[in-house]
Amino acid sequence: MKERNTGGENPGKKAAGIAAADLVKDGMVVGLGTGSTTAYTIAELGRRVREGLDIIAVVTSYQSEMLAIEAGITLTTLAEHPELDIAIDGADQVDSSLSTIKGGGAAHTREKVVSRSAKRFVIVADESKVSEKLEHYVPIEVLPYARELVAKQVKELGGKPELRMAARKDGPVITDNGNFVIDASFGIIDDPKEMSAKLSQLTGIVEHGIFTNVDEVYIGKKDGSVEIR
Ligand code: ABF
Repeated sequence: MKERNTGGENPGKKAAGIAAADLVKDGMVVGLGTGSTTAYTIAELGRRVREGLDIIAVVTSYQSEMLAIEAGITLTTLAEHPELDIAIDGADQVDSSLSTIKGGGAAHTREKVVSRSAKRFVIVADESKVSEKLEHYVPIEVLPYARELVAKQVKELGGKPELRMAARKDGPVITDNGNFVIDASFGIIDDPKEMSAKLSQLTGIVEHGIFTNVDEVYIGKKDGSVEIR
């Protein structure tokens, strides 16, 4: 599996992504996230579907939708299946309390909806994503109409807001929902639940990337082993 922008396989991501596929049993309705680690889970589930695994899936982005279709996984929607048995997704950073920052793929709004629709929410990540405390910038999906107001409120919270630009630098990133993303740096986040509550109060945001509802994290190591927390 070639990774986005890296040109090579990441043994930790591959190990974590494949190991988490063991949690998916016959008859389950699965939420599948975005990113290169979850891509390993999707590919592995596709292999198992070809061997007879009977599942259907809800996806969180056009990227995961394409991967799931290519893998031969039957898709459904949250309208059809509002309660998922399990959701599996990647992360930008995970702390020692399993609080997680997501949104590197600009898909965290739908990812949070899927994670909250699942009985069990599992993160798959390589060990580089693990940190004692969260300090990664927090992606915030914002209404384009409110981008300056959100930036002002982020500064009032002591953060440094940065509008996420598209790789081609010809304009801001546009999410699958048609919105912008502001990446807000706050330094070390000692209390993710408190920060999550503060960010949720901001006027003009759609959703922020702090997730405090993670049940388990599959951490893939360079040697191909997996630690489950
Ligand atoms: C999406 O992909 C984002 O929520 C998360 O930040 C990112 C992880 O990407 P990767 O698995 O490629 O590191 O899940």
